[in-house]
Amino acid sequence: MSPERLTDLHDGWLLAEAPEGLDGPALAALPAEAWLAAAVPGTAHGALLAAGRIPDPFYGRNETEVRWVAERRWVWRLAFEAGELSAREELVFEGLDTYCSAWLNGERLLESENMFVPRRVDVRERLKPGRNELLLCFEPALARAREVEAIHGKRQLWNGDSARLHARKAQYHFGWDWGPELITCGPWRAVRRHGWSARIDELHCRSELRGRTATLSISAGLEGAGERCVFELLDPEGVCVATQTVPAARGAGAELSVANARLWWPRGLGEQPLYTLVARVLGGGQVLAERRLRAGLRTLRLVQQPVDGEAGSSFHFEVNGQDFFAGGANWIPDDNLLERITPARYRERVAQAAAAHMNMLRVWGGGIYEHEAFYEACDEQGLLVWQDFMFACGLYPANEAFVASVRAEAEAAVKRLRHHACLALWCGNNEDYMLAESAGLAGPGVPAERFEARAIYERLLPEVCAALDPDRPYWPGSPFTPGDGAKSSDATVGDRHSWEVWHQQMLPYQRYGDVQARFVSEFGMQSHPSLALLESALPEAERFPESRTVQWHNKAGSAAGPDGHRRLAVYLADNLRVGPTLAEHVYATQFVQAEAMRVAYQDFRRRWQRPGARAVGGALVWQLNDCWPVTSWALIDSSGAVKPAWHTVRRALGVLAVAVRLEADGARLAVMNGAAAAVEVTLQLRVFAMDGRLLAEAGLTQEAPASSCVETTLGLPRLEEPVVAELLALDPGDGRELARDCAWTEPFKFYRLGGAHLDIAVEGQSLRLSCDLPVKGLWLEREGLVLDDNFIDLVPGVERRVRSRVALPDSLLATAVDHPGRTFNLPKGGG
Ligand code: BMA
Repeated sequence: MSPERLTDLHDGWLLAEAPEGLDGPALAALPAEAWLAAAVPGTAHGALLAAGRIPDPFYGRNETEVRWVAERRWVWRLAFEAGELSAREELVFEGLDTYCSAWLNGERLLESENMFVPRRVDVRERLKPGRNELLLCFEPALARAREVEAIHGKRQLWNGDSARLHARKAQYHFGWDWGPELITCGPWRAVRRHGWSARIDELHCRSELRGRTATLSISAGLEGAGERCVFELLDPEGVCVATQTVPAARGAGAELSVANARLWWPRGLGEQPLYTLVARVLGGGQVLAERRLRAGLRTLRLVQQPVDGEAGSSFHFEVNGQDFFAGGANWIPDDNLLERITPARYRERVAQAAAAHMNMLRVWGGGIYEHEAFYEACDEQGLLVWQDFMFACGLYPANEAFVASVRAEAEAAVKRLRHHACLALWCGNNEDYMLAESAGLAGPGVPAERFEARAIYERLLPEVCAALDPDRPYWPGSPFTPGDGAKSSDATVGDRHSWEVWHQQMLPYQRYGDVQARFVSEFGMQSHPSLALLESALPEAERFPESRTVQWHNKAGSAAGPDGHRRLAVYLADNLRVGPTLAEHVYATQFVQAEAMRVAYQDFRRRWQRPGARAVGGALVWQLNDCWPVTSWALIDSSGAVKPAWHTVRRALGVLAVAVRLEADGARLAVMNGAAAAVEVTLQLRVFAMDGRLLAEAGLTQEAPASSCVETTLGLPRLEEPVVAELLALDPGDGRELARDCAWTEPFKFYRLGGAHLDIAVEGQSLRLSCDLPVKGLWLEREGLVLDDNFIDLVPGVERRVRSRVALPDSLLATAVDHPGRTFNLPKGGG
């Protein structure tokens, strides 16, 4: 008996193009010059790029230059010494993208057809102590998918080639309305050798909370030798708080309990203590195998209950008995070449979502079941995860082979992810019910069986979830409305994708308040990425807003062709006067997105209201991040730079936040309190004219109960001119500012805001900002600059300070409405 050894086989791989008709050993015989070094995990595109064999697909319109890569076969080869063999020897392929055959020492090990299904192969009889050769040969995914499509027929979809519906491969790889077509192939997840005499196959724990006592029911699938299995539960400091030893049988189990359990909370409501469950198989006086998983102790419910005075039912979440507004975003893969997304990058991106006061991320169905590092970061930072199964915008087949492959995929995903405290909900698909309705295959009066994929969303996936993860809610799709013949756009039940702004009738963003839903799981507004990133992807001659390459980096559109630039033009024309330069265009689109997100989150969140009247349970913006340099709905561009909209979202989702709207007879104010305790604030409203005169001032004390949104109105004198109204929520005790919002006469294009004297001074690690006339949307930029606040509205005579998270630069660029970018040199020591 010997302890298990799990070894990454990641060094020394070579890659070559695999000529048609050659397979297995014949490929190993390709001449030396055919091979180049390749990273594993990796893709053919990644290896060719690293070797300088292809141009950067993200630059210019190179996407088309590298299309040939996806049309070829590629073979990975690794020679390795096995050395001493264990009682059992297995090769583990955590992810093969997608159509792959694997060979060891000339023998075929497996055929893979699903990028999401890990494979484990017994190689004890085939592994040699000396030199071994492993080959992985990948077929072009689109060609293979088209062969299957030719058999099963073309099906309707939005985004990408229709054959994608037959491929169990990340759907965005086929191109999306924010992403390039880059149909990768390769061992995209780890390749490992596992030698063992005992193995812990699955470790699972279900926790039950009664008051503060948690009971953990643990099951472990054991294989091989071993006498005893020891289960230990370590508290967040690593102290063992419970343990049990059982005989090492096939299905070992234990029950551990913790008194005074420390509960895991979504951010904004509490801490995220994580316990660690350790399982060890002992035999012959040594540890033969060990597995660990981290667990947060909490209860979670999806609540659908009546909404006072309204039809339908709510759609909101409750953790540890506390309900809360789910404010967050949709997550897409952070790069087209998945091997480039490091654990550090996952942590950084999740931290950016957390810093924007988000408490939920939806892993969208056209991407991937994400990397462990993503879920660990969400566990640690208190971000709940709405997890789609990987289906998006298509009428997927439900033939036997497809369904069997999906079952293996779903079981693998549920088993891998179910222990994460962050995981809130499993969701069947993205927008497939919407598409089915638009194709007349679902909806009022349409027999259910017309929509084949229901077999997956309403039978297979809920079965898998009920069997392997029964304590977590499952939702058939996003959006989805329960009930025969129900429409997924129903605003009174379930979740909804509210695209009346941007898509559909292109409502002005100022009308988000009219867009109702019980849970807004998608909405959004486009903007350009940062100027630095955009220019880095454009040849010099193409650096103007209307250029072919700028348009190439906006993938929004439909079968009728690209239309992102046209929709952007409408929203710019509605709101602003825009200068001719790319810099002015970047600012203008980012301005509109920032304002749209302010209005959207405020108008959705204020409908959280109070217990019994949870009219809107959450808002998840489309989209948090980008996978390449693109004009899209993202709040963070692919360089990791946050856009102005990230700051307006952060302000609107603050635990305490306020909103002000100017109306004909006064101002409508909202106080939004996300804490589990009531707060009392002093509201101060001041109204300024554009020449700086203070036109009106009013105040009141407002109580905001726990986890609620309260609204009130304040009368104002009739305002005959453009104004800005600043609303502050102050601490009644020390007058400290707790939250702020500003409302302006709109649209901005009707009046001029230029000419303000803007002063930017340095005070220690902060910038002190002031002006003599109102300033709208002050955006301070400099590469690497990270400010606590930005995209700020200034009112005359009131200084604002923003803290920098990094050393202040010696100069920065300041842009605001009617104030084209101007460089400010920053004097040291208060100016
Ligand atoms: C929804 C999403 C995505 C898409 C986005 C923007 O459809 O589910 O598929 O990228 O809108 O159009």
